[in-house]
Amino acid sequence: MNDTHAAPKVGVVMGSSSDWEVMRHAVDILAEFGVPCETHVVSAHRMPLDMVDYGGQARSRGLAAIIAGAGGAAHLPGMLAALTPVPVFGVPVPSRYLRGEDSLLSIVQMPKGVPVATFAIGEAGAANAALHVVATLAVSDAALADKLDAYRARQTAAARAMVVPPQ
Ligand code: RP5
Repeated sequence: MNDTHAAPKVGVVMGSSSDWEVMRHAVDILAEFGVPCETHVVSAHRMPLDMVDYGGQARSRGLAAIIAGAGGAAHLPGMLAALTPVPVFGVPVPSRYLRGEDSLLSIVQMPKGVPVATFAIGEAGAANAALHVVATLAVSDAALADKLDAYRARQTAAARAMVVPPQ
């Protein structure tokens, strides 16, 4: 278990430690915005009872969002969404043989009534899941909203400063 010092507001969970290189991009964004989070490996297939406990306790533990990443037969985000009313943000991790298209389809094709907000495959998806959590929290947190505005402004300035390499 890895926790930031303040009580975690966001759970960042993944099916394997091999998912960390992707999922750390979500943690980096949350750290940049000062949103306290915890990180855990919670495998839907290898430790299903732990997954049930994690999902079952998420709300009473005060989590406002769960970012769940998994690859291949990526059941973790959907199962967590089935276990808790806390919103789940799913990140498809690139898989060895199908490049994460399997992960994406596993996560995005939820049955009506049990939503998972599903993001892009890989690092961009992990970062964007965290940014979407930040945007959601910012609706009722003016200081966080200001930070998000500043982040967007820096991004815009960086894009405007881009030049096409010489041909
Ligand atoms: C999934 O299986 C994990 O999310 C990971 O993406 C994939 C492979 O896991 P390892 O065999 O690398 O532990 O459950």
